[in-house]
Order: sequence, then structure tokens, then C-alpha cells
Amino acid sequence: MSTSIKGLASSEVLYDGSELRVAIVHARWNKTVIEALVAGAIAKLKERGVKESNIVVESVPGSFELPLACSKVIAGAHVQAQSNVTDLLGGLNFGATTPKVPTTPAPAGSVTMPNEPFDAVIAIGVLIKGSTMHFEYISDSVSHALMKVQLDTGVPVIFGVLTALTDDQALERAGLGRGEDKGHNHGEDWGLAAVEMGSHLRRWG
Ligand code: DLZ
Repeated sequence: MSTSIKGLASSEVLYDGSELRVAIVHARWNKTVIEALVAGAIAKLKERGVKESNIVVESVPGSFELPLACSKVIAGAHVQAQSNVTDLLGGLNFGATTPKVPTTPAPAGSVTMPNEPFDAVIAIGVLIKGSTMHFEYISDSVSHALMKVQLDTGVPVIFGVLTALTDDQALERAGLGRGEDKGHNHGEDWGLAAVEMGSHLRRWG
């Protein structure tokens, strides 16, 4: 039996995500782990009632790109129809063979629908320590920058960046552990955190 005192306590309130709009911005480095984390986050968003049509997924190359991408997504710069959760069923946003962003300009006179604001953004990345100082620099700058984005914009940015010292640590935190204990998928916690923070923000204004 585990004697650990660590981890997220479940909330006494069951937060309702049915009116919330949530963006997931994920890096593509360390794909296997990312895929599990994104799937875990989406599962919990949906479990709390967030509609598929209100979940938007965007991808960036690496974790270093997450803060700017989150900032732009919050500002409404993403293409509304680029990638919602339905696209995800076709394999996240990895290796798409057809461009999802329109390559031709909208016809003259056409109306562009304004993007609805997001109640929360989940930034997901997986940093695994290598033999150089990359890990330290990226972990440090990304965590500070993501905090800055949420404070500057007032939109909760859920910190879904794993900073693992080994491959096994990363796998275990995505529920993919290679041992008997598969670990826990932290993406699920991030989905719940997004609904809770999005709900708080609607109350707090
Ligand atoms: C360069 C790099 C390295 C070494 N490791 C990771 C990693 O473990 N996880 C991750 O998300 N990204 C990594 N990157 C890529 C950087 O985040 C970034 O995409 C590039 O330096 C380009 O700016």
C-alpha cells in the first residue's frame, strides 16, 4: 500500500465545464508521452462536460515555443477551424500530411468569425534531461514565461510541462510506466485544473 502524501486532492466541488472553452497547446518533442498527456487532459475535460467543439488543440515544435503560442491563442490569433478535438482523433497534431491552415486568402467581402475567448489554456510539453544544459534553460524560461502569460492576460494557463530527469520519470507521469506500476497520467489533473480555474475565473471576473 502506498504511503505517499503527495498529489492533487480531489475537489469537494464538481466543476461544470459545459459552458467553458479550453485550448490545449502542446509541443511535439517526446511524442509518445505528449500523446498520452493530451489524451488524458481531453478525457477529463469531456468528463467535466466541456463540449468537443469547445476544445481547440494547437501544436508547436518544442516546449520553448509554448509561451508565445499560448499568448497568441489567448489573443485569438489561432485559426478557429484549424484543429479541434475531432482532428485529434486522426493522430493529434503530429505529422499531418495536409495543411490545416487555409493556403488561399479568404475571398474578398467574406466575413471572418471572431474567435470566442478561452476560459483556460493548457500548455503541454515534455522536457527530458539530456547531457547538455538545454533542459535547465528551457525548463526555467518556459515555466517563468507561462506564468507571465497567465498573469498578463488574466486567462489561466495550466502548467502541463513535465520536467523529467529520465525517460522513465516522463513515462510514469503519463501513466505509461514500464514497470508494474504504470504511474499516473498528469494530463488528467491538468484537464481538471483547467475546468476548475476556468470556472473560478467566470465567478471572479
Ligand atoms: C532542443 C530541445 C531539446 C534538446 N529537448 C527538448 C525536450 O526535451 N522537450 C521539448 O519540448 N523540446 C526540446 N527541445 C526543443 C526546444 O523546446 C525548441 O523547440 C527548439 O530549441 C527551437 O526553439
